[in-house]
Amino acid sequence: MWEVLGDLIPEQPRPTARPALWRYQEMRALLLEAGKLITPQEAERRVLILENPSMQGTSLITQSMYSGLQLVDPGETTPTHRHATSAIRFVIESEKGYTAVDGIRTTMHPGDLVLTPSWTYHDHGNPGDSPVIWLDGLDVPIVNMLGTSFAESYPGEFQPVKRPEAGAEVLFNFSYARSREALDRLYRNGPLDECHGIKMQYANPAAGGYPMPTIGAFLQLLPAGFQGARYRSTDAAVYCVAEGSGASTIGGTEFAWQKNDVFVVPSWCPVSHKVNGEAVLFSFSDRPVQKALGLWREEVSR
Ligand code: GTQ
Repeated sequence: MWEVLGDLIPEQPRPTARPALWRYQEMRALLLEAGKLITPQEAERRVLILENPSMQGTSLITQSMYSGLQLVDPGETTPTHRHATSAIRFVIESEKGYTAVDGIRTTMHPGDLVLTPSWTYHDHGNPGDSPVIWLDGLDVPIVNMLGTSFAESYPGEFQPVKRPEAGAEVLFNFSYARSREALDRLYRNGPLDECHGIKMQYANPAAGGYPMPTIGAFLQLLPAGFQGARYRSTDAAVYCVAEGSGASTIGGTEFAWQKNDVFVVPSWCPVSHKVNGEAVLFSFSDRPVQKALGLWREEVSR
């Protein structure tokens, strides 16, 4: 044991993920090209995986999360399937795109957060005439680490579309309009956090707590001129720029970002955000898992 102890039980997190940023305009062009080469029926899901550059071959963005950009072109639908892994979707482009969860369709609008809980049948479609694109976040590595992955196709081509029960849609689509309004209200009434600006946590409307048992999600407003203090936490986070532009210093490297760009902050890696104009950041992480296990830590460094 003495030969391996330091690696077995490190004194601090040693993330294999490194800080990285994906420019939406570059990713979008690649995704649209994929749209000409493969159908959702051939691919099951047409997704450009955002693989962490220091984790090549893993298809992962952090040690605990998978993330990618999914395209549904006009007129397309995806096969219906279900899996043990839970998914969240942060909508980037959509006029009429939808996700159906257990037969109930919800229309996706930019900025919406849509949930696909573990083992629910789901499919996506785009009856509109412009591409639909969103960011997927799945707890794939957690499910695989535990040896608990199951997946299957829906028996039959399409799951029946049910009439939405009153409020059913509200259970798995957090509309951007409502979240954005809540951010504004908090900004008018509350104090500004020195690291996060105004940061909200999405709460599961049915059970309370985190939106998914394994995935926490957040939306934060950085007011014009905001220069945040340095912060780190043990939950590695994937960010997507919902509005505006700015820059984040992640582990000493500055990453300038624009609307819809995606960037990743590894576990225990210091991050600070700054903006000129107002900006809004969406993010997700495995925080519920870390909290449930009593492992989560955070630190503000002044
Ligand atoms: O939409 O169900 O990015 O099954 C990867 C696997 C999305 C999905 C992904 C999936 C999905």
